[in-house]
Amino acid sequence: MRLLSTGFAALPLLLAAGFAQAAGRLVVTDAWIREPPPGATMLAGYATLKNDGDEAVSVLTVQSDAFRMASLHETVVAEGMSKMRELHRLDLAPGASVELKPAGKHLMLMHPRSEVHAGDRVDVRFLLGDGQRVETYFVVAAPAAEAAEDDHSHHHSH
Ligand SMILES: [Cu+2]
Repeated sequence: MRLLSTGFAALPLLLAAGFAQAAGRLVVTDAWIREPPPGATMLAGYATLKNDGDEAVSVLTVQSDAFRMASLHETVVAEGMSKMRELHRLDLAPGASVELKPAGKHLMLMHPRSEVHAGDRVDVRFLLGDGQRVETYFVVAAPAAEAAEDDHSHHHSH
């Protein structure tokens, strides 16, 4: 009986320790989607991803109800040719950040369910390896002049 009551007394402490457990925390800033020309089916999204937690974060994929398909892409240049491939995992150490930017890593958003215009907010969900779902939004914006010519210009002719 005495052992039992000691056990119960310890329980709240264990729970408290559980809540304080180390975890990764993905923070998304400067999130924007390049304003597409009318009828475009492939859009690119850019942002800064930072891990503000004290454990590693693995971003596995992205989802958006505004598009039929969404994924993480990476642009690689091989023999002067710019190609894109899907990123199936993006790891961020505690404190680390990565910039998704033109000609680099980006969100690939395909087949918008309705027209997307500058100023719109698009809900995007990041799915993490530990099961976390990070809900955020991207703002549709016209690209800055210096970023107008990059690997994504060829998408628009598809
Ligand atoms: Cu892409």
